Amino acid sequence: MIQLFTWGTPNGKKVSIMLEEVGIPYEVHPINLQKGDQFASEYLAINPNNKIPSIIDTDGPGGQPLTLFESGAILMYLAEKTGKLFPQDMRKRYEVIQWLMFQMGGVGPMFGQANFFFRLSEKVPYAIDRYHKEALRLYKVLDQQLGKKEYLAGEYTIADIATYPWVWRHEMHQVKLEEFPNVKRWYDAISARPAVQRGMQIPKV
Ligand SMILES: N[C@@H](CCC(=O)N[C@@H](CS)C(=O)NCC(=O)O)C(=O)O
Repeated sequence: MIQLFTWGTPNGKKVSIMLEEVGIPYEVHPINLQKGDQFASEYLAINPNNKIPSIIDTDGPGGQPLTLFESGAILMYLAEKTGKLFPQDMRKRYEVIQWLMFQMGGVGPMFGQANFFFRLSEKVPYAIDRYHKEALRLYKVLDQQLGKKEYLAGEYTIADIATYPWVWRHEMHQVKLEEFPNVKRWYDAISARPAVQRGMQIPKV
């Protein structure tokens, strides 16, 4: 059984989508970020970085519990545990890792900053312009790749699961998907997956 600590944000939804895709039983523990649950001492014992998501696998390696934070590490762990959505072939595996790192180091932080500055009541034009431009640049990279491959690393993998919930927030960072037709085609295909639809509804609060 996986214990999932999450909230309704892109990094949290990556993990609930993955759990739905691979079909492992899990229990959801909502961490209300607005109320500051992420700073509670019990939660800091699970995630010293005071962010969601985190998991505890009660049946981890060697039958011992495993606690894990950082959404990219969690996706890799769940993929390895189940043998799904992460190819064994080294060339293909590193293509997935490459796009997963691109998401973790680029798409997530930059779209996140764009979302933050667009929503901030005190407008900071320099910051809005900087992060909006960077988000648009990253959409262009995604669009070029998805013009060559059906999914980011060819087949549907954890790299797509990591990226999808950030693109789900495209209206918040003021990007029109119609301007990135390959990203739109990919986004619509992933949105149609029943496991993705279920994962996107977590946490139900
Ligand atoms: N690199 C981390 C980022 C996690 C993260 O930024 N989580 C946000 C929600 S999407 C959070 O918990 N924010 C709460 C806070 O900063 O207090 C991961 O991918 O797991």
